[in-house]
Amino acid sequence: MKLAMIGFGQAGGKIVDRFLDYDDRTGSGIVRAAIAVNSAKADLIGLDNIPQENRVLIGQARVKGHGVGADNELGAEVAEEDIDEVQNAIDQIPTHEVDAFLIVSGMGGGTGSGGAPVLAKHLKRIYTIPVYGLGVLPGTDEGGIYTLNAARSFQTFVREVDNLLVFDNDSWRQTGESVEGGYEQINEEIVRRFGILFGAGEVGDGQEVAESVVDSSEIINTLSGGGVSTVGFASEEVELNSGGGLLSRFTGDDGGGADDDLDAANTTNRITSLVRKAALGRLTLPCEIEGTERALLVLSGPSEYLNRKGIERGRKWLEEETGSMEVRGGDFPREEPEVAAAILLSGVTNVPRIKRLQQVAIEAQDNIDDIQQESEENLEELVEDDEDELEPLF
Ligand SMILES: Nc1nc2c(ncn2[C@@H]2O[C@H](COP(=O)(O)OP(=O)(O)O)[C@@H](O)[C@H]2O)c(=O)[nH]1
Ligand SMILES: [Mg+2]
Repeated sequence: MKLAMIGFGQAGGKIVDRFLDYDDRTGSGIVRAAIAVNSAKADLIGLDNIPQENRVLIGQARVKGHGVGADNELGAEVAEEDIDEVQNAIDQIPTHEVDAFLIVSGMGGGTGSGGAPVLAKHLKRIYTIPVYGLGVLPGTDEGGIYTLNAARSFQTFVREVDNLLVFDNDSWRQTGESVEGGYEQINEEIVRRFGILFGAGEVGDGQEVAESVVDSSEIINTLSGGGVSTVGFASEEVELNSGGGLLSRFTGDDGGGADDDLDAANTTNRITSLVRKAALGRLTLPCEIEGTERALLVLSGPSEYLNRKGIERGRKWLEEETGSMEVRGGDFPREEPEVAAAILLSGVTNVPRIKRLQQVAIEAQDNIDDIQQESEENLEELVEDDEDELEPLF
């Protein structure tokens, strides 16, 4: 499917920048337009692939291009004040050629954390196409303010978008690596997973049409209904059959019927085991997959390595594991030397990380309430004291 991607803040901009690179490398054609929005000029300059005219600096009057620090309330304010500048950039893209918006943002900082939900609300009001969010949660070692920002932004973001796809930096941290080097790998993982998923609905004219190809509406239907989504992924290297794969099977060049049966069984087994690995391995947001509302299974690879039986078995297995009545599945033929299973789990309910974040948000709210309560009590005491003092007069 074709997306208009808007990277909000530093992480958001960098990830959208990587999506453009991915599109270039793989010819997947999912990025119809790419925009970066930031209050920090240096972050916009640091991008490689997003066109200069699509880099929007907001909040200049307030922070003079220096960013908002990790102040996400200020981030939300400057986004609201300068929403017209963002809209001007969006006006330049042919939205009639776009299937959905994808707003990408790190949720622990200031600009993206505060601004992404503001933009989502704005776009929802103006456009009828879906507005999705890709929210990146901070590592727990980043510190309290990042967690608190994420807790607050998450609640707002999930409410404003049609679906919030989540990637949790915390479960993807690699030890013994510099943070920057670590982010590069993490960002590559993000674009690969979401790239295959969104790319599935974008089979070009020249490409082979698969037996049961996934299309954009299946992705949109899986994401409809809202909530939080996570993505599982597993792949296995295979040899590209340069001799034209299918043809040699029809002509019987590669042996007899017994071999073909063996091939078919291997293909089916490879697919079902990849589906299990993808669902039970590391998800972009770790969670219990049981209780998932809707799911989409995408099997990508050279078409001679894909078959309907494997995908159907994988789909059935996912239905059992998730308890969902709405599991879609299909293929995404690509001439890459690997078979990959990407699984979109939409409307997940049992997510420990989110429960902890909600707790943080509640505690922060309680603290604010406590402080207010305290000041109210102080006020009352003052008034009572006044009354005490006043009493003798009467
Ligand atoms: N995955 C990923 N996360 C990042 C990257 N850069 C920053 N982050 C995360 O995003 C959060 C927000 O940082 P940043 O995007 O710089 O904040 P902002 O510019 O104020 O929106 C941080 O707390 C990190 O958890 C990146 O390149 N990749
Ligand atoms: Mg930053």
